[in-house]
Amino acid sequence: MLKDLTLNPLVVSARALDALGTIDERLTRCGITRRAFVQFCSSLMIAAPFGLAITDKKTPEEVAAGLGKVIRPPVIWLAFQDCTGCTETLLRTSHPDLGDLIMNVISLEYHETLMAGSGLQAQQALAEAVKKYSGKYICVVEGSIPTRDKGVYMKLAGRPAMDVLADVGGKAAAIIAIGSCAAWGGIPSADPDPTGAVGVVDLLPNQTIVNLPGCPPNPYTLLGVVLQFADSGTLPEMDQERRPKFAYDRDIHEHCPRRAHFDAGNFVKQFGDYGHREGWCLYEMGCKGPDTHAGCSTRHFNEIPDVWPIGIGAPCIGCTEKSIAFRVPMFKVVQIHTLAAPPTAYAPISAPQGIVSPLATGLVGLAVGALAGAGYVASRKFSNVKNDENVPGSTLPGSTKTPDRGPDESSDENPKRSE
Ligand code: FSX
Ligand code: SF4
Ligand code: F3S
Repeated sequence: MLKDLTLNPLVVSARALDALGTIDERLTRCGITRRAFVQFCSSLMIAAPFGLAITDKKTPEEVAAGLGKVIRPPVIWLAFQDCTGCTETLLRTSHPDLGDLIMNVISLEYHETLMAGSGLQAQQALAEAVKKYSGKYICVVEGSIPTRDKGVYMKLAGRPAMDVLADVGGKAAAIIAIGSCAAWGGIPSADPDPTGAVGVVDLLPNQTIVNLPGCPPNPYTLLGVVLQFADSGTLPEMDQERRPKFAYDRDIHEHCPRRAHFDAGNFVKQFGDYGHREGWCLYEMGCKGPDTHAGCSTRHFNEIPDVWPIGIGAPCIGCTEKSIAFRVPMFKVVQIHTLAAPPTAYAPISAPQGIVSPLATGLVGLAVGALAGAGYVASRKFSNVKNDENVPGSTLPGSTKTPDRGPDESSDENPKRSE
């Protein structure tokens, strides 16, 4: 059907002007300051400190100078079975200008949710963009694709979503599957998976595809991949799940701000208990951080510190991992595979028999003292509650309440935990 639509030459020429311009030209035309662009580039560098050619070993000014010369990449954005959270994460930045800036850095040719046109007009825009930039555009796919019953559960202009994907995705230079839904099915594929939801790679296994799972993923990851591709025609190094290593190379647990509590055996037992209020580790509440590869623990959302699941007191659900999110119960505790188990699970230490030299005893005493001090400092550091002597259960001076540490470790009282 797309082939049959009549092209509007006026729309085509206007788009051609836009798309042929460099990022610098566009920003100047739109009155976006250099300062804002350099700030954007420094955010990109923070999101991708290594592994991305455009930000590698450069200053924000150098990144801005290099990116400014890049022709704005044409992007066609398809939305299938999704919640639009991936689009929202791109636009709902805490600085209103940033949403505008992003839309000027890329040339967004088609995006059903954001474009003013609808119906035939929107279909024309899609057909024009596919024809004009055939083999050169980046196709971003948001949402999973229903395959059951010949894809009848989602149609666009009368065509099953999987046909639209084959057509538009098949002519793209590269496809970016944004979000867990587009990467591997995500929420729509959760049991009982009524629509037979799959990710892009299941339908177009031979295309150049980058997966950016996350529900939603960090927007700078998308921008980093798009801009590197526009700059050099290359993609960043990827892992076996086709995720760019610069954003998915480490697990949440490695750099989690609550890690000191994990190591010290301080676990939240119940939402709202003393440990939860004090920012203790969420492992026993089902946190999947030890098995989840993503950058959230160091690259927070909306440019606001602590805006990420664990930062606001919720366990990580493993949204970037296709074998975890929407597969493993949210509060089920994961096994620790690569690291030492938390101290509460250690076998009890039995004191060795024999004579210990006074020198050794002194050294051990010093070490234990230092560790206790460090543990205390760490636990205070992670408390974000000001004047928390007034918080019920606080043990700080001035508190009149006894600590509420939740159910004891052997108790089953935690109603949220499912094994
Ligand atoms: Fe899926 Fe994107 Fe989760 Fe939502 O649209 S990855 S449901 S946050 O946003 O597709
Ligand atoms: Fe952070 Fe979760 Fe690891 Fe605890 S288990 S340190 S909350 S990632
Ligand atoms: Fe997802 Fe876990 Fe990050 S739930 S957003 S990977 S903290």
